[in-house]
Amino acid sequence: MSCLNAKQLKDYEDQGFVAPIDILTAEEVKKIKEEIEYIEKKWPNELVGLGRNNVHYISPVFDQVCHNSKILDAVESIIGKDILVGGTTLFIKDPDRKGFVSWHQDAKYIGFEPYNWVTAWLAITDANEENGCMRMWTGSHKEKIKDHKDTYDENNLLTRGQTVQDVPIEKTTPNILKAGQLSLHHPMIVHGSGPNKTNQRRIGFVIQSYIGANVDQVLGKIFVHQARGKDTFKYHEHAKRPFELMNKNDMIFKNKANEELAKIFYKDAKKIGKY
Ligand SMILES: O=C(O)CCC(=O)C(=O)O
Repeated sequence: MSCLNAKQLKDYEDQGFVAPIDILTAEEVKKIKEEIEYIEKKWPNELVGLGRNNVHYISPVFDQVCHNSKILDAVESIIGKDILVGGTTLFIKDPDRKGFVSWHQDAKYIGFEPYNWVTAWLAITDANEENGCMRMWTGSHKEKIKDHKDTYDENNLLTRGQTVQDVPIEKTTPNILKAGQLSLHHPMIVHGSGPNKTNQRRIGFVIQSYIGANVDQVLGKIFVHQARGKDTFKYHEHAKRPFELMNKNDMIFKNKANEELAKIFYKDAKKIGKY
C-alpha cells in the first residue's frame, strides 16, 4: 500500500519534504494532547530533558500513533514496505519562551545509514510562523552534508545546538500544519524553527525516524518496533510495545534506550547539553 500521490512524491523528491498530509481527526489529536498533559501532571519529570525522547515506550497512545496506518502508507511510499520505528521525540515549545531549533540536517548526527529513512513530524497543535513551525531549506537535501557548528545555546532545543551557518532565508519555506497534519522530511534537508511568540503551546510529536529494515545505526545502539513488513536484516534489538501507561518496566526500558540515544547524539561532543 502506498498513499502519496505523484505530486506529493515529486514534492518530496524536489523539495526534500512533503506537507501537509491529513492524518488525525480533532478528536484523536485531543486525546494525544490530553495524554501529554496527564503525564506532565502526574509525572512532572517524565517528559523533560532527555525524557522527551521515546515516549512511545511508556504510552500506548503514542505507540499507536507510530503504527497509524495512514502515516505508514505515506512512509511506505518513500522508504518501502519494511518499516521500523527507530525512535520518537516530543518537540514542545511553551508560550513566550525563547526555545528554538537551529538550522541542521538530521543525517549529520543521527547515525542511520544508508539514508533509507524519513522523519515524520505530526502536529499535535497547529504549527505556524507565529508559534515557531519548522522552516525548510527547499532543495538542500540534494547537496552534501554541511559543516555544523556546536553552539550549546541554552535556548536551542537540539542536543548540542548544532548549526549550519549562512542559510539563505529566501530559499526557506515555512512548514505550516494544522493539528492532526503530518509532514515528512528527508534526512539531508536543512531545517530549523524559531521561538514560539504566542500564548499557546506548540507541540510536535516526531517519529525520528521511520527507518527501512536495511538501515543500520552506525554510531551506537537503538531499539526498534516493527511497524510494517519484515525485518530481514535484523540490525537492531526489537522492543516490547507498551500495554499500559507508565508501566514500571517500560519506564526503566525507556531510560535505558534514552541513555543509549544520548551516547549517539553526544558522540565526540565537547560537552553534554540538557536533552
Ligand atoms: O519541532 C521543531 O521545531 C524541529 C524538529 C526537527 O528539527 C525535526 O523533527 O527534525
